[in-house]
Order: sequence, then C-alpha cells, then structure tokens
Amino acid sequence: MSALQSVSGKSHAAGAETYDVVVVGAGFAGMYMLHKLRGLGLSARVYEQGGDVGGTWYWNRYPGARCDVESMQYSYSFSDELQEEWDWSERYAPQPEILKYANHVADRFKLRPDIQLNTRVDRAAFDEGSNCWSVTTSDGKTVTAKYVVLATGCLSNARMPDIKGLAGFRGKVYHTGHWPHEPVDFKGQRVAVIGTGSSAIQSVPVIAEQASHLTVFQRTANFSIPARNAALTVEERNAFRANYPEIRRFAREVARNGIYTEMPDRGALDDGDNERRSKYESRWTRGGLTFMMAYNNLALDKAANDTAANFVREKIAEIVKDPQTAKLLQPNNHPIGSKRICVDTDYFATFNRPNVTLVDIKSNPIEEILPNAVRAGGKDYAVDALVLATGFDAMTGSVAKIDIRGRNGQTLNQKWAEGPKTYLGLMSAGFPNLFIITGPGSPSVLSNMIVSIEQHVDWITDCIAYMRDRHLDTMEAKREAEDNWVAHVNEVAQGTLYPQANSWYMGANIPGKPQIFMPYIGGVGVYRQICNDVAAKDYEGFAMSVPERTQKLAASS
Ligand code: N01
Repeated sequence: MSALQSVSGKSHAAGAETYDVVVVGAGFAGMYMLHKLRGLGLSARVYEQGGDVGGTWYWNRYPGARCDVESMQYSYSFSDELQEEWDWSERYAPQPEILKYANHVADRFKLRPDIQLNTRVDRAAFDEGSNCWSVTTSDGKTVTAKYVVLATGCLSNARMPDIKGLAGFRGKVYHTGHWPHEPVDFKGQRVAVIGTGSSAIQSVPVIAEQASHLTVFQRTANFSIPARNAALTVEERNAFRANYPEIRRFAREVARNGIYTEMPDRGALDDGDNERRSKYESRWTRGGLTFMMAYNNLALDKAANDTAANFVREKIAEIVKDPQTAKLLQPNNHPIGSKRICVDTDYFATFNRPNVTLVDIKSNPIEEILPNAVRAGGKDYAVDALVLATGFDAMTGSVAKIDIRGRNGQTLNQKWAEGPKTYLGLMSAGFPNLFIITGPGSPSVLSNMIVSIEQHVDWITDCIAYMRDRHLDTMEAKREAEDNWVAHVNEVAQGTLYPQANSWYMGANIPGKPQIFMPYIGGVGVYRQICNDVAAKDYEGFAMSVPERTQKLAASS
C-alpha cells in the first residue's frame, strides 16, 4: 500500500490496479514528474502512446528538425550530475540528439519500469464516491489513481488539413509532426511542402537538397531569423557550465521567456535609425530567437515592432534573388513575433535554388489534390510525395482527445467548449486532483519549455506533498479564482500585439476552435512568483477537502 492510499484509506473496485498518480505522457514533463513522485515515495504509472519516451522529440523527426532554444539551456536543470555529464554537440541540438538525451534520462533515473509505452489514455473519470480517478487505456484496462497529471504536451496533436482529394493522392503523404521512423529519401522525387511554419522552415532547405524538385505552398509568409548553428566547443560548454547556477536562476526568475540573455533596457524608438539598425544587425549576426530581445517594446508597440519587421523584410529581399519571390516571402499580415518566430538555416536562400518553386496559395488557394499533383489557382503542380507541415491543434488538442469527466459527469471538452479555462494553467474547476503541466493559462509555449515544465512539476510535487502531510483528500480550483485568472490572462494578452495574428496561440489555425489567446504572457519569472505566492498562502484559490471518514470522526468527537 502506498503512502497516499494509507492516508486516504479508500478501497477501489476489486481487481483494478491502483496508483497514487497516473501520468499521461512520457515526454520531458512526464518523465520529470515520475522522477519527482518517486522522490515522494508515491506509486505512479506513466502511459505513453508513442513507442518510446521523448514526446514531441519522438514524433517530430522530419528532416532538419532541431530545437530553436540553445541546447545548453534546453535541458533539465534538476540534476547537477546530469548537467555535468551530458555533452551537447551543437548550439541547437538536432532532434536525434534530443531524443537520445530523453532516453539517457529515462535510463539514468531508472524510469522505464513505471512507463507503459504504446498505450493511449482514452478516458479518465472522477468518482465522487471514492474521490479517485478511474483511468481507461487503449489496451482495455482500467486503473484507479488519486491524482492524474496530464503531461500531454502542447504541440502533440498533429493536424491533417482538410483538403479535397488528399485521401486519393497516390504518392507518400507525410506529416512533419508524425514522421515515420524509417529513413525517408526524397532523392529524384518531386516533393510538395504545404505550410510555412517552423517545421517547414526547418525541413525545406534539407528536402530541397534531396528532391529533384520542391514546390512550397505558402499561405502565410513567416518571419525567420538565422540560427547560426555551429558545433559547440569544449570551451563553450565549460564556460556555460561554470555559469550554470546564474544562468538557470536568471532563466527561471528574470527572463520573460525562460532563456538567459541580455535584457533590453530601452524601446526601439528610443534609438536613432543607425543605432537601431546596428543593434538589429548584431542580433541577426548572432542569430536565434533572442532577436526579439533587441528592444523591450517589440511585443507591445506596433511602431516599434515595425522597425524590427522592416529590418527582417529587408534581409529577405537581400537574400532572395528573384524580387517577386522575395516579395512573397516577406511577411505582411502580422507583427513580427506575434506568430511564433522561426529560426532557420538557409531557408530564404533555398528559394534561389533552380529546383525550388514558391506557390502563393493566399491568392491562389489549393483547390484539390489530384492523384499525382496539387492543383492551386487552376494550375497543376506534379508531385510524387506530399509533406504536410500544417501544424497542430495546439495546447488543448491532446487533452481534448481524452474523454475526461469531472464532477457531475461534466467533460473537460464541454467545459472548454468556449475556450480553455484554468486556474494558473494548472487545474480546472470541477476536475479535482487533475493537474496539467504547461497547460493553457501558463507561460508554456511562450517560454523555454523545459524551464516551465520543471516549474510546474516542482509545484505539483510540493502540492501533493502538502496534501499528504495534512491528510487532505481532494484539491481543486475555485471557480472565482479560475474566472479571475482567465480574465487576467486575457487582459495581459490584449495589452500586447500577439492577438493581432491568426496564430495557433489563438486557436486560429483550427476551423471552429474558439479564438482565445491561450498561453499566459506575463513572463515566467512573474508567473513563478504568482504560483509560489499561491502555495505560500496555503494554496489560495484552491479548495481542499479532508476524507469523509476524517469528517465523520471530527463530527463525532
Ligand atoms: O506549425 P504551424 P509548425 N492549407 O502551425 C499552414 C513548434 N516548433 O509545425 O499560417 C495550406 O506554425 C499554415 O498557414 P497559416 C513552434 O512553436 C518548434 O510549423 O495558417 N496551408 C502554416 O504556414 C511552432 O510554432 C520547432 O496561413 C496550411 C503552417 O501550415 C509550432 O511548433 C520546430 C493549411 C503550419 O504552421 C508549430 O509549428 C517546429 C491548409 N489547409 C515546430 N493548414 C523548433 O523548436 C495549415 N497551413 C525549431
């Protein structure tokens, strides 16, 4: 009997396996959650639908896939030994290396025995009699658990576009978010890539080198900054390691996006043209996401944002030789950064290759996919293989696939029909003892994910320990606290330029999805402080209950 069952004293349906915690997903969030729960001496079962650990890095193995946060920062910080022993080979780690790291973590911390692979969680229902969750998996089994933690990832539900004729295409169809495990060789093939988000921007230059011809179908041009990827030297790694305590502290507590970098102290319009240009130039030369940290008001002030957007548009015009193609590649319908900014290696230069064609499907939409061609604007583009880089049902998509039933049988999908509602992105009222890691309403996808994952896992672990120490039975968000938090998340977002873009942050990429800015944009440092303050005030805004038998004892004494 585990620690929690002995406190709760509940009995469960005969024969059902019982755990203190069921964790859904064995990506970076699920693995660290398991490690921490073990530290509390709790029993936990992790279900993972993939064939191995790694989450997003298990699925997204398309050509050119690599992280857009520097590898020395996109890594766990919870173990000094792990930090010391793992050598990242490049400034931005390629997908196979990140997956290897995930596997190393699973082995090093002996996590595998508690992870069940190739198993989807289909249903989780809260039983108000026992105050436990009943969790049904794709292998037909049902287990019970006191807590459920959704570590399902924010960008894990790959979205197939609804294009006429797609099912009848005769060649191979690939989605970047669901890439096959066998090697894919496009040599000698005519390939179409549909979509121009981060996944396409990384894969297009690599596919162009293999394919006999590559046609890129672009609906919305995107801003992208050169990665300037390079091998990491021993000296660079050592310099990082020597400063790790400060780098990690800064990323957690100070940086808005969980990435250590210089913080700008002025706005873009505070500098004259020459000075501003030289700042952008130096950020462009250095490369990477921190381009947007050149000034402190790029996400807030349209006129300031325009200066950065114009700089990037000019760079595109310099790189791309054909003026018409350059014009099409220059984003013109959203502020820079309001859609997730991309980081690339030779993306724009790829359009100078003779075997690459850009098709503007904003003005000439795809009408149909034929067995051997894509028809757009009345013209047929003959292709042998299709790559769909069409993104994800982000932030809520993976949660929505699970039939989650809370109090009174209400489903989470019903509750979130008009947009996700959470308190702190961690819990949703009416769904006791159900935690979400990096859920909507938390900084999540606006941050270095591992920083946000570690913060949530640590908070949830402390919270469960708090409940155990006080013999508490359930915890859930109070409606009022949740409503106030949802309003706050919206208010902060409305003060920025982000809602001006039709982005997946807004749910705008999924037809019919409510358009609400889902992540919390207040910054990871501010958010961490809010979460810590809530915990310090005995989990203010959350209702906690004692077990029924304790209530009865108290009443009779
Ligand atoms: O997906 P996206 P993604 N017909 O949604 C187009 C992270 N990530 O997989 O913009 C035609 O950004 C769509 O067009 P539009 C990162 O956070 C990180 O690329 O809707 N086109 C868009 O161009 C990123 O933001 C890394 O007009 C259609 C594209 O498909 C997030 O994942 C690498 C269409 C989808 O772009 C998602 O990126 C990769 C249709 N029916 C991803 N439907 C790194 O760490 C959609 N599109 C580097």
